[in-house]
Amino acid sequence: MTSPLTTDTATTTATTAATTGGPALRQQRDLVTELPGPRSRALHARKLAAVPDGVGVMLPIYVEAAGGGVLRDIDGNTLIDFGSGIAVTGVGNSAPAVVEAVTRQVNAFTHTCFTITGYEGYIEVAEALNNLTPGDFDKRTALFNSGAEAVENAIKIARHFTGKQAVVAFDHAYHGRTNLTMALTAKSMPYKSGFGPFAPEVYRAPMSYPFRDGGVSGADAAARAIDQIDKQIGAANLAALIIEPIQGEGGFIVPAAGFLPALQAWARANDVVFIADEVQTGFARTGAMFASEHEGIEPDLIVTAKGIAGGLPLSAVTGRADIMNSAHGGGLGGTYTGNPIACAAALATIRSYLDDDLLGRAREIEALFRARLEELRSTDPRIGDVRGRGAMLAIELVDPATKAPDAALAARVAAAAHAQGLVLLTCGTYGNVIRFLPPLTIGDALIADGLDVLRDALAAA
Ligand code: PLZ
Repeated sequence: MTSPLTTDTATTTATTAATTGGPALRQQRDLVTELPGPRSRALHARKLAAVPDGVGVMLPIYVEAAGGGVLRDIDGNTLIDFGSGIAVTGVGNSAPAVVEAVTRQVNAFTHTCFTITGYEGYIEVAEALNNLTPGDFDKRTALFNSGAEAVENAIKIARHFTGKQAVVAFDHAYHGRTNLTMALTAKSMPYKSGFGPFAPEVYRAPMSYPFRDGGVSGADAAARAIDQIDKQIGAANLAALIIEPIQGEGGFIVPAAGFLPALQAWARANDVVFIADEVQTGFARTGAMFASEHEGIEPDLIVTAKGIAGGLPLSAVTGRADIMNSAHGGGLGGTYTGNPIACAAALATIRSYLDDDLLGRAREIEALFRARLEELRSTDPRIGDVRGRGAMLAIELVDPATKAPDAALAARVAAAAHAQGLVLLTCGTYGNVIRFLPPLTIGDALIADGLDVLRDALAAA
């Protein structure tokens, strides 16, 4: 196969990108105007007049093509993508296999509503997820559209199965923007402020956050959380615990080893459904198909979205057959849930993760980033922590003297990187974390260049 992406000098990566990347875009950062350029500025003016301010735009450049590890904007600038549209395009944007599968499906039929008349694609995606998710037990999968919708359904299912109502989420959690998922999400601004009242029977427990909790062990952090849950709610009232194995929006927080297994063991012993929200961590991103695998946990229910379908909207709840089957016929659904085009995209996407060894590529990306990030930290005490797994990595920026979060610094670094054509995302409860979520099809040369931009942005900020 001739590669549309061969301008990247990376060797092993170019091969990967050739089979999985997007349209024929030069894999090189290239700025031909200031950023944003005049066309993006004009379109942004139209955006402001047509779209509400609540729908924010981090970087007002408007895209006309994307693939491999770059985005090209409507002014002809090529930017490096360290965000993957928030961890979505793991297989690359417009990955050829996804484009082909989607095109075939569009030509066959676009919609029937699976709960009216079915089709094979939905069932194939369910079978794939039942096989790929951790846990060697009988499973079922239901499909939805967005991450938040799948989280809501996981909670519905857990409540129906247990006959209990309370749900525990954790400090720094992010689970979505719908009413129930806003309640589950920890951070007020910008996600919740002014949007209440929130759904009842949602409680919060303390997280394991090694950089900020003095290095409490995973076992001790779990004991602290369980004690609070026990005293404030009681297992007899608790339907589910929901947790991100690595917290995403909250700051790429990797809990101390043993935290997740201890929570899961307690949940199992107390008839509490353990739900892993792998919306951001799922699908090869962390160097395993699912981040739960790093901690050896087997969630009762696992929620996936984002990386599942190469950019098409699809999400899933996968889990123990007895739990998943407890809801009555007709109790789960939705007009577009498991849309056939999204299912076709998902099948091509999942095949690419496996056949193109994107799990291995995520681990290579980790090694490339970590070496450079640790090097930067060794000379820059404002980088308090380097953490994450696979191609889900972050630096936490702090006041070197006090470790106080430095959100203003993170904002300046991101802005400087944006101006140089690097799409860089921030996150964190305190807004002081810079996260790296490149497509797994990005080439080594783009990573090196992007990290040079980061180095310069840190130096200038
Ligand atoms: N669970 C762990 O990361 C989405 C939010 C972007 P949806 N995270 C990105 C934004 O600002 O809205 C997310 C997540 C975890 C659930 C969700 C929600 O997924 O597909 O955005 O609904």
